[in-house]
Parts: sequence; structure tokens; C-alpha cells
Amino acid sequence: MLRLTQFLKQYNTDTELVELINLMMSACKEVNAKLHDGALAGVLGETEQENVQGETQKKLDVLANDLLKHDLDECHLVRGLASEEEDLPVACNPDGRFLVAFDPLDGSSNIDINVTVGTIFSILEAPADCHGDEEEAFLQPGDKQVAAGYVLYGPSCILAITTGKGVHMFTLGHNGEFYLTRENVRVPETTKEFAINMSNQRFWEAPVQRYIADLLQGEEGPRGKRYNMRWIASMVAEVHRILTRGGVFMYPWDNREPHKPGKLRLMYEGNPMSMLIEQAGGRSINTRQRIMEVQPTQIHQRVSVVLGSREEVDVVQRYHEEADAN
Ligand code: AHM
Ligand code: MG
Repeated sequence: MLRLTQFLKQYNTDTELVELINLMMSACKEVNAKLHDGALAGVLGETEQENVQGETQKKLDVLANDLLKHDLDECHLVRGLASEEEDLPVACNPDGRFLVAFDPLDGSSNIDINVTVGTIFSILEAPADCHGDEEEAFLQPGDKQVAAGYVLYGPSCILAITTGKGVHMFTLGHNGEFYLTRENVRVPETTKEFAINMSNQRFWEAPVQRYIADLLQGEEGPRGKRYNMRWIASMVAEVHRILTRGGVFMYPWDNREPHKPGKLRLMYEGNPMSMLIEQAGGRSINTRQRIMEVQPTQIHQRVSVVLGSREEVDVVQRYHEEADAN
């Protein structure tokens, strides 16, 4: 079986990028160990703090953030980092070549119930003259990412990664090594499975209402097939399912907080997941445009997300274009 480093070298991956990915994986292995110990390590439950986005932080959100931040800060390759749990970007090494944006523990509402969570990361080249703590340095469209991936902490601990040459998956063995378990993952072009938080239905825009209503009609509706639904409330787990057996995942804008484009964050959720999905042959849009073409304006900015099997994302886009044309 091929180890992560051997595999990346075979793909002629930039040696500095290999070093950075390995370093991030050592932090993620520590997060995985803490999650496994759970209540034994006293790491479940909430802190008294809120993050910049007004969300109460779980103890493990903070712990995962601290582990990643510490390791990245010590790495000579990292100029700066941005995290869901940090108000502002943090400068690391002045000579570092890369910027790393990450969500240390995505889906953290699932921690206390022992359901899958994950770390999502996006790697960018640092602009020539930045120190690493300027927001503008990070505000590059997703198309500029040099690598993106997630580590899923579930029944198995799995890394899904792309450096722009397809998507590959590695499973963490007992010996602490990631081994290649799926090469060149492809998202099936068609699907009969969708994922959306249905409890927000009354807040959605008309085209989303219409699209989901049509799916729910099954073989008697315009789509002519019966759909299944899943909602894990952990984007990492949903994207992993879609990379494995197809599907469509949606977290669209809704009018609960109308001034925000959605719940999910562009820089460390939308962009890295879009790169993985597109590299696996799927599509990822903000209902009207490719997410990776969106020009970011703020490090914590939100984005509407529709991603997954090509045919299904095309249909969602068409419903929106038809609504816009009327
Ligand atoms: P988080 O980064 O604070 O965990 O929030 C992101 C998560 C996603 O993983 C998931 O898709 C979504 O929030 C679930 O939202 P909801 O609580 O509406 O089901
Ligand atoms: Mg998140």
C-alpha cells in the first residue's frame, strides 16, 4: 500500500507542498486522537467563548484550532493562516511561501453526539510582499488554490486531497500513516440523492422551493425518478458521501439573515470543497456562478453553496436562471 508522501512524490507534487501537507496531517492526527478519547479526555462540551461569527465555540473547536495554529506557525513554509476560529489572519513565518485557510473542526454541532466531523483546508501562494496577517493577501478566488482537502474524523479517519491533479483519498492506519485507498475519485454525473436542511424551507428563494418540490414528487414529478434525502449537518461528511456515491448538497441563501449570502464560509468551506468536487468531475456553484470564480472581499464571508453531481447542479442553476429571466 502506498503512503501519502510516496504517492504525492509519484505525482510530482512540489516538495514544499508535500512537506506542508505532511505537517498539517500530523496536527490532524492529534485532533483525531482527541476526538477518539472524547469524554475521557474531558474535551466534549462548550466553552464560554464565542467566535467572531457569534457562534459558541466547542472545546474541541478551540483545541483543534490551537493544534493546527501551533504547527503551522512553526512551519518555515507558512507565511500566514486564517481560521474560522480566529477573528483575523495570523502572521507566521516572514519567508513562508504559502497561506493556509482552514476550518479546524467543521460540523462541530455533531461532536457531542459522536457523529462525523472534519478539518477543511485551503492552501494559497502568499503574494510577494505580504506579512501573512493582511486580509487582502488571502482574498484570492478559489481558482488560485494550489491544494485543498479535508480530513474526515468518522468510523475511519480519511484524508481527501487535491493539488489540481484529481482527488485522492487516504485512510489513517493504526501505525499513524495515511495510505492511499482511492485514487482519482470521480463524482457520478447523475444522482437520486439530495441534501438540504429542510427545516429552512419557508426561508428559501422561489427557485430553490421549486427545485426541491419537484424532487419530492419523485417519479410522478418532472424529474421522473424517486429521490432519497440525507442531512448529516456536517459538510465534510456530506461532501465525502457525494465524492463516494454522488448526490447534490445545498446550503442556499435564505431570508433568516438576508444580508448574508448563506451560512457557509467561502474561504475555508466553499472554496476548498469546490476544488475537490470540480477536480472529481462534479460542479460547485453559488446558485448562479462557479464558487471558485467569486472574488472574495472578506476573510469570513459567506457563500451560497450548491455542489455535487453535474446533472443535478446544472438543473439547480437552470431553475435559478429561469426565475431570474422572469
Ligand atoms: P460549523 O463550521 O460551525 O460547524 O458550521 C458549518 C456546518 C456545516 O458542516 C453543515 O453543512 C452546516 O453547518 C449545518 O448547518 P445546520 O445547523 O443548518 O444543519
Ligand atoms: Mg465549518
